[in-house]
Amino acid sequence: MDESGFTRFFDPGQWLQPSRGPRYEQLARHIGAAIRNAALAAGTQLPPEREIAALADVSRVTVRKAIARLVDEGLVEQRRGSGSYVRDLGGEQKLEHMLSTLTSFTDYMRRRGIEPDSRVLSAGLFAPDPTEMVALGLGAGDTVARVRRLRTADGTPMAIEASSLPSDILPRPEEVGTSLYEVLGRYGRAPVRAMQRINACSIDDPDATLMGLPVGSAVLKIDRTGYLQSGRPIEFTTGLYRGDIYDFVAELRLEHRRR
Ligand code: 16G
Repeated sequence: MDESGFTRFFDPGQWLQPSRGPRYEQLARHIGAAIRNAALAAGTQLPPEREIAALADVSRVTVRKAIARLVDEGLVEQRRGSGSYVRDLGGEQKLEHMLSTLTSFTDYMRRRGIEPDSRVLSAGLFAPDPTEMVALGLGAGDTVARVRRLRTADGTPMAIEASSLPSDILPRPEEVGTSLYEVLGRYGRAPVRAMQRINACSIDDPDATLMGLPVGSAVLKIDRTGYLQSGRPIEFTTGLYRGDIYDFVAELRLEHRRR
């Protein structure tokens, strides 16, 4: 991108919207999206901080925070003394999903400048099956809310998620559209901790067709149980995630054992 390209690219009209969160986040999303769709090619040097601040009409602190976010996300690298460069993401641009942080699909995609959406495949209140009873600590007389959704990112199917929650936590499953956690958050009932079990499996129809994948494609099956602060399990979600898009990353630390 040349100088006039950057002038247009950083113009606030291109990226700033009043209700879409802090400026540094919006700026990071704008730059991040351009890196992912290769509008900003690998190896491109970003203009110096003060120049971006002037073009984008924000403070240098805002630019610094946006760049720090992009560095965290692995999209930009800072070379000592010479500035910030777009990193080479390799041929296939997998989304790195940190396993140690509890995020919703919606947050995770929005943070990367990708627009999440959901198509609700089914939703309703049911008697719990044995798996739900065990996972959510329910009895046969209780009721569960079930929501099954096709999750898309910028219109591309990424996952099929089937979520079950006790009906006192989600009395109206039809309220869930794009984000389950947003609905739970509204009532102060979003999980604060979760356990996940990940398996590799292959996908059959009708799910394969819904995901736009050939029958038999490899997908990741992830079961998540989400808990409230009190320790009560309130979400059991089984999801099938496109193996070619998601790249789950776990940070491991050496455990210091006491002798
Ligand atoms: C993530 C969770 C899923 C949760 C959903 C909520 C994994 C493997 N799964 O996809 O358990 O229900 O986020 O997202 O991360 P939402 O608020 O966008 O509906």
